Amino acid sequence: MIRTKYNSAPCIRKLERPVLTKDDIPYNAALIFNAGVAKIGDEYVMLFRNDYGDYDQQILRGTDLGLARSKDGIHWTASDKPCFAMRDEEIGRVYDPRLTVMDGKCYVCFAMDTRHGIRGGIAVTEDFETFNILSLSTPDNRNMVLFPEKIGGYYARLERPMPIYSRGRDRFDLWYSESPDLKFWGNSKLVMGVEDVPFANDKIGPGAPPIKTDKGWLIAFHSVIRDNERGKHGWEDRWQKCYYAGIALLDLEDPSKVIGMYKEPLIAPELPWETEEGFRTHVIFPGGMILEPDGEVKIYYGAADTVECLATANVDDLIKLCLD
Ligand code: BMA
Repeated sequence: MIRTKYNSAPCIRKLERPVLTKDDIPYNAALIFNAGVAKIGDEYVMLFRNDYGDYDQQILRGTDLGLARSKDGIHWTASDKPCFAMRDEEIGRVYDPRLTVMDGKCYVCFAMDTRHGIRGGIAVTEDFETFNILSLSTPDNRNMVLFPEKIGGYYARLERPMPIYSRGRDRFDLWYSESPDLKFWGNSKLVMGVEDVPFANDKIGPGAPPIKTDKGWLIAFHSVIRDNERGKHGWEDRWQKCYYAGIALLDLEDPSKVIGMYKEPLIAPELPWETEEGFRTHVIFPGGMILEPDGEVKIYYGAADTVECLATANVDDLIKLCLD
């Protein structure tokens, strides 16, 4: 029997309310969550997922990505219209963006639902108006995050392929791949399997793009426990999964090697908007981490697939969790 109830790590400080919700968006918005965040100069930028429709009627009509900006990473202002969406005969939507800044450009990893499977994409933007798609994976793959610099001469990413055929059920792991040009990806290696994470029995996946520390690459990941005893939680009739955020440290020169991992969740669902209200309760989905000059790490996460939240911790405390 897997343990299913956890609390957040003691070093985690959650903000007393979400940082962005549908009420902050000046256009049709129902669920605002799973955002990517970057600090560019003095400004914080957030690309958030918006599943629009009618929140009160519990109707969802589609997904677009919106942009918000902030001076302090806490108070956000959304721009007046969505900035990125794709939908045609083949493509259903793009979602779950993650941001990485390199050489003054912002790279956006995203998931794309298509008629022929889920693809992981990478786009680049300089103005958050035009997004140039650089690569799209074969299905099924998603939760890609880019490292903020080349490693051993190659661009590097973490990703989460979804091998249903050989395993017959969800059992998805965290992988590492390299590229000479952000377009062609290969030399893939397994980083962590579901079996390596004590608080997962279903799947794991990369969360926020890694941050560099002198002890290694700090990564946030999500981990899923499926509990068949769970009844109805949120809008869905049978939502049986619980998502946690985890934290691990990868080798600086070879990030496919795990140096350490905290054996319990870093962030667990606890607050009312994480456990009681919204679409799919008990979902913590980290998508952005910012290391501040004073050692504070801002960790942004979607909660209950409904709102966007922020927790903070000191970087040394996070490293210590991974190494102890
Ligand atoms: C995953 C993705 C995420 C979502 C999570 C929980 O499979 O679809 O976008 O947050 O499920 O519903």
